[in-house]
Amino acid sequence: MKRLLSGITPTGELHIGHYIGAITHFIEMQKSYESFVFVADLHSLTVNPDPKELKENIRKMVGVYLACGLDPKQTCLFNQSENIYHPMLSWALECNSYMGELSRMTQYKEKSQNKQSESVTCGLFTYPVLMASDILIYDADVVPVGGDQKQHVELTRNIAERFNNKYGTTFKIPNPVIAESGARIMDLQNPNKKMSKSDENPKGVIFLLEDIQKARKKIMSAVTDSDNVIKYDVANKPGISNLITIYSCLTNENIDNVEEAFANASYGEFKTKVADEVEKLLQNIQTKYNEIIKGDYIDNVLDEGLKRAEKIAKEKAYDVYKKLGVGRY
Ligand code: ATP
Ligand code: LTN
Repeated sequence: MKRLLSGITPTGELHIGHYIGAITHFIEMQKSYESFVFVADLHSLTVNPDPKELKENIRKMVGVYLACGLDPKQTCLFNQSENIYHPMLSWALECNSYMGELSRMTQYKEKSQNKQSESVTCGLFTYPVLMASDILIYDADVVPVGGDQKQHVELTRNIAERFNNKYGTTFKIPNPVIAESGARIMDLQNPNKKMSKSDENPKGVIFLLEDIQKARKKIMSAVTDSDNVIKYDVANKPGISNLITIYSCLTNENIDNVEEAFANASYGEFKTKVADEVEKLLQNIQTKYNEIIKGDYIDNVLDEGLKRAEKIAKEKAYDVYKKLGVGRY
């Protein structure tokens, strides 16, 4: 069975962009891949989050993954920071990666833009190398990610190939898997910008655990255009195209069918239908989440996941250190 690996950083609440762009793919693919999905809590440290909030977010995130349908029997679920072999491999790979290639990473450029270099952490810069370690340590075949993370997986491939050439075959070369639709759900208030948990304006973001009536209002007040035609045209009609994408992903209808079904509808009518779908989704997730979060179910899942993940990761990290000639591995 081929191996799948992916992670999400717990620097805020999960939103429907995560659900559509990432979680649904993990759930679909867990049936046919040996899956490893983790909370990338070490990655979230790159922006120095509040420790108390981070702790809560990690637990919430695992609860939401499970509530969305991730099955611990099929998917090995764990916290990245508890598996010490990830940073162990990351140091070795940092010493085989170059400032030049890391400074070309779009996410780094965007996140460090307009900031004094004194306030940009080294972790933000080396973030993609830790991500490469997460992937390579499990010999992952596929890495499902949103479109914005593709470049990091490509860098991972380069790092792996370079290492294999220099020290002998060690790593499998992974493939990114980018969903065709829904890879970029946009902000409801500014549809030219990705929906993001770090957004200053929460009106543009639908959080999976938020009050359902509030979520409905956000859909109803989503920014659109004034020509009242429900047509998918990202360049000229980004707001309505984003709502079409959300509707299409939540109902599994293709975009042409959605356009046809709503050819004579007003924006208000269409938004109500989108809000109904969002309501159904949130209701379902929240009911399950409220059950899961009680007791020690989450801890048991994470303990089991960590045990499995550690065994595989340790072997690879030791192999790499041995090849590099450090210690007595
Ligand atoms: P953010 O910008 O919200 O901080 P991120 O993309 O930096 O998020 P994560 O939250 O770790 O980082 O994203 C986890 C996964 O969810 C990634 O594969 C990412 O591409 C995907 N994802 C995040 N936001 C969206 C979105 N708006 N639309 C589709 N996929 C998304
Ligand atoms: N950077 C990723 C989260 C992440 C990840 C990974 C995804 C960390 N390590 C390994 C896939 C594989 C993001 O989505 N922001």
